[in-house]
Amino acid sequence: MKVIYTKNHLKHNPTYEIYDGIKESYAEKPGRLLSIVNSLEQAGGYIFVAPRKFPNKCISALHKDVYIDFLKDRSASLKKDGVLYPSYFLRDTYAPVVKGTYDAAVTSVNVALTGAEIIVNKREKIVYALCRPPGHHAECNAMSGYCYFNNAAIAANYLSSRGKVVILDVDFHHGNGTQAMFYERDDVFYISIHADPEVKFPYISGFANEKGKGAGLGFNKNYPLPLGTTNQVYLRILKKAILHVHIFKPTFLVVSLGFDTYEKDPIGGFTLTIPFYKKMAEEIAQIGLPTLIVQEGGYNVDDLGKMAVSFLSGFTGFSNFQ
Ligand code: SP5
Ligand code: ZN
Repeated sequence: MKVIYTKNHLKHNPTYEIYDGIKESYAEKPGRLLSIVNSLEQAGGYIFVAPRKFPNKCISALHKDVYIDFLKDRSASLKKDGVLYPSYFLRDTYAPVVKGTYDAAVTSVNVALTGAEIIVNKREKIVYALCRPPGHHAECNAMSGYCYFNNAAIAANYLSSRGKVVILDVDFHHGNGTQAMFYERDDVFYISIHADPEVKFPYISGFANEKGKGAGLGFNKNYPLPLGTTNQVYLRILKKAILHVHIFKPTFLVVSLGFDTYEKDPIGGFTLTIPFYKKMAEEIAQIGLPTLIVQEGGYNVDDLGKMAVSFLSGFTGFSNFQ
């Protein structure tokens, strides 16, 4: 299996986030991807591919130019250890801008697009885009929740010129950015399973009654779940979500993959176990579509590698995914 990866994400390394006025260690650490890469190398059978550069128009198709320019200019103007916290385009205290942020965020988009391109060219049926920073909270003009550009949404939009796309978001948090970007579209169906936004970030969206608007009505589906959700309950909901994927008859599947559903995640609140990620992937593999996996959250740095190996092993049993 091909894994799109580059070390360029190391440039984005804020030291703290702010919660209720208190500075805390930044959860979205570079070590997250290092843990995953390390475990994939040890497991063997993964081919690491560097991203190529895509034109800016791929990003500006979904993000406003003023927003892109703001992130670019502010990243560039910061001093070596400088950091920028909420202002007009920074919605919350979880997406600070440091000097390397713009560059790392653009590269993260290119990681997702490189994966999408390989799938379009039919060279592979499944590709793992090891993105960092993550993307699903980023909106057209707002950075939020460790996210700057919406990698999965940009890749899905790229794929959508070749066929209908489902984005299945299994991160612990609702992908408010991805939902907003496709809310009025009928060619990209956003389906998300996540913690109830009444009690967990992003609070502003992810409710079951958000079903899309205009042409997009019926093409947005949210499954908010209570804290403490188990493997068994999760699997039942995942199967329901997958039924909707089939009904839509898409050409491509994009999975926004978060490992913050893990029982020992420091900011999550579900109780999924490491072996369960294989089961989850087997269900997704059975859909049988060309699939781009885009890394989103997951913050237990020590165990992330194990989760990734478990998840990806769920695809290897299916001959059409070799
Ligand atoms: C991509 C992704 O998973 N983003 C998640 C953003 C979640 N931000 C909220 C985290 C708040 C954690 N701090 C609470 C600690 C209380 N002591
Ligand atoms: Zn998350």
